[in-house]
Amino acid sequence: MDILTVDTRPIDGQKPGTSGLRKKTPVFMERHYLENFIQSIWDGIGGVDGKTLVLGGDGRYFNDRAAQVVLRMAAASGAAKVIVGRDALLSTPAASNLIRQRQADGGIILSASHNPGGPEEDFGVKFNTANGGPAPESVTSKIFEATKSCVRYFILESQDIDLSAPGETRLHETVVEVVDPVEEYRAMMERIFDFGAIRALFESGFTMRFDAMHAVTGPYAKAIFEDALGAAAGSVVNADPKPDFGGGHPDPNPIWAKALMDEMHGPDAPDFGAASDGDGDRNMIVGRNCYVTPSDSVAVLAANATLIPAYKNGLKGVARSMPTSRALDRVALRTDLTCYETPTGWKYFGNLLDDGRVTICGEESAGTGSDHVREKDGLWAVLFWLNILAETRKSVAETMRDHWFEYGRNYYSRHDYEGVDSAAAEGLMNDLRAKLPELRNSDAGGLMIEKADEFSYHDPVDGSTAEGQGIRLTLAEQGRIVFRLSGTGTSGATLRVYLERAETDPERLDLAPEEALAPVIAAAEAVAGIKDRTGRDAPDVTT
Ligand code: VG1
Ligand code: CO
Repeated sequence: MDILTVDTRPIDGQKPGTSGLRKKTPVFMERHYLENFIQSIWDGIGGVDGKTLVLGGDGRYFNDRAAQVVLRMAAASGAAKVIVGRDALLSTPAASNLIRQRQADGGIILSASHNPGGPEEDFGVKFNTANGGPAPESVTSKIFEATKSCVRYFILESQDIDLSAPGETRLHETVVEVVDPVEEYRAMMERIFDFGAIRALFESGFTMRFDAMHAVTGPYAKAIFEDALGAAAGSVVNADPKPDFGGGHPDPNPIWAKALMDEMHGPDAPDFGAASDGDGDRNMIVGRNCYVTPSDSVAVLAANATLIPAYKNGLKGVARSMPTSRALDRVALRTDLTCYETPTGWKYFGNLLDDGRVTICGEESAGTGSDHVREKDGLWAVLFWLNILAETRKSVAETMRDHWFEYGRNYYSRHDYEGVDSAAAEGLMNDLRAKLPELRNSDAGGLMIEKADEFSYHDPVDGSTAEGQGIRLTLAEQGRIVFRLSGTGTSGATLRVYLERAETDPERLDLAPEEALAPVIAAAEAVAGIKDRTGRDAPDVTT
């Protein structure tokens, strides 16, 4: 087998965003595009000679082809071993676990997460480091620098490798080990949770629906919920991963998981509903007639953590991304834990987890996880809920009511304006930034703005700083508005407006969020002129 040195030219715009490099699939399929980026990863991390890597993806269109390219390029650059999920499938948290369990030097995850997949949709590549987590800024910036001078790449000339069954083969001098994608992940979940208690819950007649959204979690969910825990056959739906996710967005929220929402609010609703995203790191939790906001979900998990075997001795601390509601802070305050506030994106939790400062982390975008891996973990969150319910035997709605009664409620919503003209979105952000001093102590649609600033994060572990992480306005009555531009989109700009208002009056804990948030929504419009600038009457997605 020959190692080819292929001449290429640097390709513009290969800058990793919130979570890896995401582009339209046809862009990734352009000549040299994927190869340039993979070579830049190798160059950015100082080569892969003698290293062990993990490889897998969410099964979207081009996953299989891209995996073969990565294998040939790892072999050409002298990797000692690549551990790859069968059929090149691995959920993101399962990949994180494998990197840690096998003490690999890093891993490549082929995924654009919750973005749709298919020949005309999105593809992505993410590099994770030896701790199992997404590469921090210091690493992604080296990778990006390498893309700017990429004039050659190395690739082995060979036939495709058969990835359809577990076992070891050799590709040039590299060992390729194909593993069952589910096995080690399921074993880890059994170590964390009380499977016996959850099994007893199902035996008592408890019913569940898990919507895998035709994405990677299907096989994991079937193996865990139906086979290991005894949920009725058919509890897991849309369980076969498909290259185009059945034509939908594999994004677990009330909009894209509407079928599940309808079922959970219908006459024959099961006791518990959940869904996950393309690569299995997000989760949606919904009870009978009760959707749980992700920001509330992480607060409930933290408040009930000692019911779970792995966390029975309590938590070290907790962390949330800045735009996530402060429901988690309320729990931390009561239980005397530090609650860290980080920029959006899981990579910012890595140092806090590695340093033993926090046990549970969460993001408002349906991401929750703990120190068991270094990624957010959708099925972990679902199992956490099931384990809580198995212990308390309350319904989801009762759990939420009791939680709000005890801690107060942070009404919360996120409004997304998608595919907005990039210049208009930048303009809105720039003008807000310029207006920050005059916004302080001013009135916005009847609410006082007490603080107005742009979030920058100082990592307490390595001392690094991340600037420009969202504009935030703190309002009277514990209200808050955050404006940010998405870093995961592939066309135009997505403006995210995060809206929050706290309520501790026991008489006012069950309002509709739109109602409770109406003055905050009006304030956001008054301050930013969203309708005018985006030309939209309403957000495209409200979660
Ligand atoms: C979004 C979410 C963020 C999440 C990121 C990756 O980023 O807001 O909380 O960590 O997606 O999640 P952005 O920059 O578009 O707001 V995933 O499941 O897409 O890897
Ligand atoms: Co994801």
